[in-house]
Amino acid sequence: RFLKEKTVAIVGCPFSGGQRRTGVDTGPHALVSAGLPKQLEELGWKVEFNGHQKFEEIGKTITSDADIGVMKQPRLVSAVTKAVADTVEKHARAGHLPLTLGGDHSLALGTVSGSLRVHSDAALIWIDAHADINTPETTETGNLHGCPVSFLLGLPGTDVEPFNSWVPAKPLLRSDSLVYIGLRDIDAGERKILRDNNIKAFSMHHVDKYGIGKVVEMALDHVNGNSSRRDRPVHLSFDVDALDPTVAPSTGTPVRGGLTFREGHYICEALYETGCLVAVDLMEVNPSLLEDRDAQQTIAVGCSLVRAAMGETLL
Ligand code: 6HN
Ligand code: MN
Ligand code: MN
Ligand code: MN
Repeated sequence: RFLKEKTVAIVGCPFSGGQRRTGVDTGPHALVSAGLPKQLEELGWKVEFNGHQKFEEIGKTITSDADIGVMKQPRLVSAVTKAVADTVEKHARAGHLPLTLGGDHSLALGTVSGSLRVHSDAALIWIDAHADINTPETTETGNLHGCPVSFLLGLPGTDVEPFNSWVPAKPLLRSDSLVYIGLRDIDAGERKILRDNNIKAFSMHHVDKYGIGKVVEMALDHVNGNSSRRDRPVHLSFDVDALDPTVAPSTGTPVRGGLTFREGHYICEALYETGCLVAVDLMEVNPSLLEDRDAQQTIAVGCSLVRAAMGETLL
C-alpha cells in the first residue's frame, strides 16, 4: 500500500562493530547463499540485490577508534549506520521495500533512520529478547548494538559525537510509535527508560499470558490504529535472538525462554497481512558461533522468517 511496486531491495550488511563477538558479519552472506533472493522471487517479488554493502572502505577511513565514554567503536558504528541510512532511504524513496540483513543490531539506527526520512509517520515494531534502548550513559557493556533505539528516540545522552554529526537532535521517532515483542533480558537502566517514557512492551510473560495472536493485535492497536483502520507504515526490526535458542541458536546474545518457531513466524505473517510493512530487518544471525548444524538451522529459520514477512502463507 505504501510501496510503488512489489520490489524488495536486499541490503546485506556484513557488520559486527556494535558488539564484541566476531562472525555476525558473515550472517548476510550466509542468508543470501542459502537462496533467500530466489525464495523471494518465488513469492512474486522483484528482487534487487547488487552485492553486500562495502563497509571495509569505511573501516579504512577510520584510523583510530578509541572508546568515547564507554561506547565501543563509536566512529565505525556511526559511519556505517549513516551509510546504511542513506542506502535504505534511497530504496524507500524508489517505493521499494528495503530488507536489511545483519549484522549486529546497531545497524537498525541506520535502517530505521532511512525509513523515517521517507515514511515520516512510520511505526517501529521491534522483536527482540533485548530492548536495545541503552543510552551512551546507561549502557553497561558499551556495545552499541544495545543502544540504537535510544538514538532514534533522541533520549537524553544521545546527542553525542560522532553520532550528532548526522543523527538529528530532534527525535526521529516518538516513543508511542514504538512497540516491543519478545523481551526477557532488560538492563536496569533500560527498564527505567521504558517506564519513564511509557513505552509499550510485550515481554515473554505477555506472550504466555495472552497468546501471540492477541499480543500482535494489541501491539498493532497501539502503534497503528484499531483493526479496521491500520493506516501507518510499519518498519519491522527482527532480532533473531527473540526466538528461543533451541530454535535459533547461532546468535551472539542468546537468552532462554524465547519465542517458538511458530510465534516468530506468526508475527511476520500477521504484519505482512496488514499490508503496511515498508521495511524489514533481520539481525544478529551469527553462523560462526556454533557447529555447522546449529548455524544451518539458524540460517534456515532466518530465511523462513523473512519469507513469512514477505507473504509466504501456509495455505
Ligand atoms: N542485541 N542489553 C545488553 C547490552 O549490551 O546493552 C545486550 C544488548 C543485546 C543487543 O541483541 O541486539
Ligand atoms: Mn531500490
Ligand atoms: Mn537481542
Ligand atoms: Mn537486538
